Amino acid sequence: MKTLTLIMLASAAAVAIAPAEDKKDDKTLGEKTKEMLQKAGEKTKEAGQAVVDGTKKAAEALVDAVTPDSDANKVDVKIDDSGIDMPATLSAGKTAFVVKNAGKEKHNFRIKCEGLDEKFLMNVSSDDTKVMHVDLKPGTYEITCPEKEQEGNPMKRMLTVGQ
Ligand SMILES: [Cu+2]
Repeated sequence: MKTLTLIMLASAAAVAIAPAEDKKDDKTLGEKTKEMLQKAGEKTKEAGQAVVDGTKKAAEALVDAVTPDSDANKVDVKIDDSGIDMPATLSAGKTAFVVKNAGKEKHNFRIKCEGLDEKFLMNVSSDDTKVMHVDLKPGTYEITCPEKEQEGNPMKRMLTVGQ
């Protein structure tokens, strides 16, 4: 798609500049077009490589965890199709929310407070478990399943984190 667009642009540009330079330049229109296509091809290769590099990095950094870190406080969270079951209060510190989807539908787990907004990149499938690590600071957090946020009735509850 990108290559085709560049070829079309290059051809159009070659045609557009050809008449003006016809007299002082003995290159044929065909030669000009070929040169432009070569240049366009090089640019396309560079752009393609940049996308590949970026995608590789993103794939390594952005994968939902499935195992709690050993230095984290483990907290079980059970989400089913009607609500989120988890403690209402927790202590501050590194926390591993072990989120189990006990429902039939797909669900997600989103934790929000000032300066923090995290959720799983991919929904948790029925019967699946994923782990979210958060360094909890004292304060009030909003826990939701963002799956139903558009429908206007998100599964939602509050979490209070003490010292
Ligand atoms: Cu849900």
